[in-house]
Amino acid sequence: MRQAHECGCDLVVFTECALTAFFPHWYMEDEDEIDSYFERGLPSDATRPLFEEAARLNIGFYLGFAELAFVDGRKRRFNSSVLVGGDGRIVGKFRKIHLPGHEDHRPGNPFQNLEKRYFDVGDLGFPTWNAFGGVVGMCICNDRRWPETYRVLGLRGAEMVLVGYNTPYHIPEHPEMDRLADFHHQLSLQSGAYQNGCWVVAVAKAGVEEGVSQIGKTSIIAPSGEIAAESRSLDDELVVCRCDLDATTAYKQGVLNFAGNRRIEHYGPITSQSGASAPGGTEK
Ligand code: ING
Repeated sequence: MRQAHECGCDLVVFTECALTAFFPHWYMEDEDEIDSYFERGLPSDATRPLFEEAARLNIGFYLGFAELAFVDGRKRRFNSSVLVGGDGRIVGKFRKIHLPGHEDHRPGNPFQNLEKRYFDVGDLGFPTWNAFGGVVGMCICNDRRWPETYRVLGLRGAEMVLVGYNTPYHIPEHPEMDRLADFHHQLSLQSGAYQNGCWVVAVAKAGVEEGVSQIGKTSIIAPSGEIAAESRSLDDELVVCRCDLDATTAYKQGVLNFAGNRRIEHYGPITSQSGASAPGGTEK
């Protein structure tokens, strides 16, 4: 945060579950042990210095964290992020919607991905906020692989989407995809950015964490879909980029003009059945 401030940055994007190791990589049964990874609200005593420093430096930030909340009197656990302004106050919160991996313990795997076991599906949707001179949205990790994430944020005017991620190089169930980990990651970001005319700022928790090798490729994607900046290592690294939000206009008002060119009423019924075809009929 201080290094970014020295570089003249207005906003720092930290990663998913930035405050702890990515604990869904391990199977736990003890409720208290699981809860020990969660914050019960931000700023907490442990994180207050971060908020105070942001206010002192007048720099905003995105922070991914495990959130323990009580919703309608029920204990809920979310994979969450907050957007904090340069005054150190929380602008908005997001709770991860697309939870990858599995709920069951797979002891044969070198590590787990138990987000479905430890987290509830986010219940806040994909909001956007007027902040940092534009319209900002957030998502978390696996959300970035789903076009709906960017489209819903795009329909809500997002000019910049912020996302942190913990992405292993290896998927135990699909080792054939390991060689494509960086490619699939950046492909998702670049298509989301271009198809919705927005900046995408994606930040890795990179390198080996507790024995799990995670991809880097922290990337800042322009509305053109081009990679405007990216990390060059798997170590702690600050990637700096001047993001002109007005660069979104040519896409939002031109090629990707939702109002002028998008015709959802002509798409026909959207069903998940294979073989569904043109509106009103099925091909023989
Ligand atoms: N992790 C991974 C993600 O980037 C994953 C899970 C890895 C999915 C590789 C597909 C391929 O989506 C998190 N935390 O979502």
